[in-house]
Amino acid sequence: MHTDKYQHHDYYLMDELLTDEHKLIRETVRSWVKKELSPIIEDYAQRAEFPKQLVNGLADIGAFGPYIPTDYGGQGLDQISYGIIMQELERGDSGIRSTASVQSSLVMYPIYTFGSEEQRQKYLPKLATGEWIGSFGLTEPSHGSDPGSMVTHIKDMGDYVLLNGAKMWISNAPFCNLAVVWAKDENGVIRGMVVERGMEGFSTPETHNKWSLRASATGELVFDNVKVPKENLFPDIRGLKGPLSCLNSARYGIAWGAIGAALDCYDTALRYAKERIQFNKPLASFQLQQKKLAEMITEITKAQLLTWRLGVLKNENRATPAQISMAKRNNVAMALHIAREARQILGAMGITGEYSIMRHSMNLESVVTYEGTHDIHLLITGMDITGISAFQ
Ligand code: TGC
Ligand code: FAD
Repeated sequence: MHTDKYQHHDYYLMDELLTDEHKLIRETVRSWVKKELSPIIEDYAQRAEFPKQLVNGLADIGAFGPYIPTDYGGQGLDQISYGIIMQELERGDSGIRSTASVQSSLVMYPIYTFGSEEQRQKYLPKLATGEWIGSFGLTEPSHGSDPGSMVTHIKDMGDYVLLNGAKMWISNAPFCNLAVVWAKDENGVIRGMVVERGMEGFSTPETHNKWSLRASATGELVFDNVKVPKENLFPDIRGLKGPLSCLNSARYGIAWGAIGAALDCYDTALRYAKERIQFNKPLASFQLQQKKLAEMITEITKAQLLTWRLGVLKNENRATPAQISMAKRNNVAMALHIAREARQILGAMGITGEYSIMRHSMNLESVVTYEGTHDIHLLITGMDITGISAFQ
């Protein structure tokens, strides 16, 4: 069983920018990760299985809907608290952070923001306690970066709509109790709705043989003439901006989460470099290894500053989607690079499950692709600064 030796790293005294509540939340989640997640996650990743027994603990530490108001079962916390929770979870494993960020930002957020009062009351409390797990269906087999071209559609049948189509690469799909699904109506307008497990014609086959995010369950959402009651449709939101606003929240959480994965790789590599002796000296005494470690903490610190500022802007409702794209893109690329460098410091040991680095590295290959790829986020920045879309 793996012992988590992680130690706190705060090179620029960023803790001084946090409130006591932020630090308490961090400590709570970090302790839980060390006690409940780190000891088992490698085994589950090797077996490509989601550790379902962690769901109750995730709910207890407030990982489901931290910024959703308490009236609906959330914690009513600020955006920096949400970021800190994502950071600490992803220090443990990106797949577990995925489950929490999908539940919070892609399921609870749209139900809270776009749902009717009845929908909020019906779903949010059960999602906050983890009694129900949700998934988010936007991507389709033929439409990933370009979700506006989706073909999944609904037909008005009076009391209900008839839903047909398929979503692919959906986190939590195989065991979700409900899915927030985006589909076009007869006029080609995108609508959002809640589809519940058990509705006839709705199935969620699992996607196997992933080398990445192995402790997270990924699957399809298949709709074959599913009768979705009209009361399950989000009443007012129309168009692509509905699902894309949910992505703003999830991408923001990922920007924090990636720092967690990077910190874990840095922490592991630093400890190993001090302990491992070659040529009668610790690896940490060689300039080439110091260069790697020094660059890692520099990049982590830059990412922390970027993300903390974004959190402040988000708390003030001033963070733009393009600012969020910049942070998601920068931080995930930073974490992926650090994971690859850290793995080299560990030599052959770096490829084993004895250490978390290879798992982080493989996980980050998904994180750099989902929620908008590395290149799509660059194009979003490009469009923001030039005013010209280079997507098509
Ligand atoms: P475009 O014409 O630019 O925009 C259409 C409408 O949407 C509005 N909009 C936004 N609104 C809110 N937030 C944003 N970030 C927005 N971006 C655009 C825009 O103002 C417009 O509104 P309106 O009122 O004029 O209609 O759209 P486009 O078709 O050209 O596409 C733009 C593009 C490429 C940036 C976008 O489609 C995109 O972001 N593509 C990437 C797709 C993506 O990120 N998919 C993620 C799927 S979910 C997922 O991966 C979950 S992983 C979860 C986990 O396990 O953690
Ligand atoms: P494509 O869109 O086919 O892109 C392929 C390549 O082409 C990329 O490098 C891309 O950057 C590039 N490209 C595309 N368009 C352009 C362009 N205009 N200019 C330049 N380059 C371009 N989706 C959900 O809806 N819900 C989920 O819960 C979810 N979970 C996921 C979990 C995992 C493990 C993974 C891997 C994916 C998940 N996704 C989910 C899907 C994810 O959001 C998509 O994979 C992602 O948006 C990219 O789409 P695609 O894979 O179809 O790639």
